[in-house]
Amino acid sequence: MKAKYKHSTIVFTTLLLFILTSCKENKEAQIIKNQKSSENNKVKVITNGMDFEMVNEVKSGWTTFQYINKSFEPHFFILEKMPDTLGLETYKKDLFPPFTSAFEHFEKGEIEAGMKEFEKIPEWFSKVELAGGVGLTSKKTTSTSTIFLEPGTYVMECYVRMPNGMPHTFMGMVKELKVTEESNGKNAPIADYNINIESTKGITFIDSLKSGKYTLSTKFQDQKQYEHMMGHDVNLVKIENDSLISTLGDWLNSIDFKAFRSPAPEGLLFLGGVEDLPSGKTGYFEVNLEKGSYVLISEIPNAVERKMIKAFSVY
Ligand SMILES: [Cu+2]
Repeated sequence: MKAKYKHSTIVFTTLLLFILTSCKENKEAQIIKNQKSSENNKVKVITNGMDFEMVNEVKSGWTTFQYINKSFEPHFFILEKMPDTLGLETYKKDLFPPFTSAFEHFEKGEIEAGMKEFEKIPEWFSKVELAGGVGLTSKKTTSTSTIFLEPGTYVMECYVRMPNGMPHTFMGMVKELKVTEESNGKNAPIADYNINIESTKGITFIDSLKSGKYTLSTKFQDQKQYEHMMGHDVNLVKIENDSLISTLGDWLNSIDFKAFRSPAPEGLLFLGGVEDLPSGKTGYFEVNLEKGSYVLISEIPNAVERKMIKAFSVY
């Protein structure tokens, strides 16, 4: 249920055609305060099966999400900033019935009936703003991304699909996160290398780099909606061989109702990334690169043809 930047159309509509004593005391108090605030901008998100185990509230500002995927499926999460005072309760009440019903129709090949369900989506849905998140992460893998959170109420979800086509959102991978007005006061991370992403130029990055641990920044030079009514993002994938690039592109093409289902194709290791951010914004992610072939790719239709893919090697 990825809504696009201020759109009324739903993601999946298009699927088809989709944070000294007194002196000493003060010092100690300061240390404790620092510890608290540094903990506060680090958020652990654990998936055991079809869930997000994490805190309910964080301070606003630069926030590092460590996503620990303990399950046997690939997952990710995107943050959707809710309009007004709305939260998960409304999200579930208003969106789950039409979406689940639509997907049931689609699975039976009843496209028109499925599309009709989307007419029941309420107007508030058009005001949902996408606000980044952690990119696709393979089973038994941990990935780490840092994004700036504005105060508000967010709903996070993973909409990778079950083998039967039903998005994980409806299987429990949906969670509310409140971001307070109080700032965590953190600065943005310092990047070792920058990735640029732009609708016309695609993804640009260096051709090769030495193995090691890096922080990569992902600058969204612009943002737009594609046929699936969603924007571009950046996912890091280690690939066993280059012939898997088209397989990867096909799997990420969510306008194909049969695509984006688990299990993910063999030979692909998803290592996180940065989910859709608005134009001009930057997100960061940490990588521990071992020797091999990698690609940075967007989850959009025809990513390869659109240069929304960048291959690089690690030596
Ligand atoms: Cu999932």
